[in-house]
Amino acid sequence: MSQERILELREILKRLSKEYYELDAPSVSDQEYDRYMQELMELESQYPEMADPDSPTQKVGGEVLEEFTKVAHTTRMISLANAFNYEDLVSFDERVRKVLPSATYHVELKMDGLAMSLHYVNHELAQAVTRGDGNIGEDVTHNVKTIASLPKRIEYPGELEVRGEVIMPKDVFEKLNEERKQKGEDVFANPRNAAAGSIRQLDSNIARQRKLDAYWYFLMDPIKVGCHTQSEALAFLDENHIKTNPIRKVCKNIDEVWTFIEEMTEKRQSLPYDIDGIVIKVNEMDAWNEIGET
Ligand code: 1X8
Repeated sequence: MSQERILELREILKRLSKEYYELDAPSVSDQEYDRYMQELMELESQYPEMADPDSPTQKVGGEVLEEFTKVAHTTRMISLANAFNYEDLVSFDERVRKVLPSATYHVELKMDGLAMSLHYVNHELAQAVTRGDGNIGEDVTHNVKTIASLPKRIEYPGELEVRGEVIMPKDVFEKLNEERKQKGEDVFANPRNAAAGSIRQLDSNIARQRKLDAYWYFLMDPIKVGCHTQSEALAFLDENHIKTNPIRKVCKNIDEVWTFIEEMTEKRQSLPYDIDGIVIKVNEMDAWNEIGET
């Protein structure tokens, strides 16, 4: 019975989400998790009467811990919908072109880390907040400030919000787990969990020793600094030495996007960090509100 399956899938996904986000101990692969989520999303769209705001499809993981100050995000930090095949991309492209026939795409790597929002005020890094439940995150400024690549001071004088991902490079992760094994400590399941565990520390010396890195990919309110495309927004971040991922491309059509995906699938293992997909953005940001995200 499909209705029973919906309830069963919700229980499974709630358990897996807790393992992943709270216990740092996932028992299944990301692919397996995605398959459960996909099945549930499909069933829920077939049975709209079964809708439930508590369903795992309505929120993705990351319960907020008690120890840190809670901060409300200016706009919700969403999680992305997954497309799996060429046909999904073509229908996405058709939907986009109804709104903006001349759209181009900005393709980027989807970093498998910890989503974070940064606030710069008066040149200074003033606050770093985790995604949390998407609406409310935790103030982890003390730990994010230990990330060597992150500028504590920038050229731009006004208020700026930037979003991106804190990661642990693969080589750092391997070394950390090796050390933990030798000391008889529990090892981390993957770099993402190790990064999350490091950012959750109250003592910033631990985060500092963990050698985290971060890549930034959303400039909020880009119009106020004169940016109208995603490529301009990332160039603006580059100018302010806020680290962006140089692996990115503007594509004129969905076939170029597909080629990028194929190239990256091949390069994936040799990248120095884990990725869990490709993010496709309409480059023309002025059209984002009308097109919607995910
Ligand atoms: C999540 C991520 C995005 C990007 C990279 N890594 C992610 N984990 C990117 O835009 N390059 S966008 C995103 C989101 O919107 N939830």
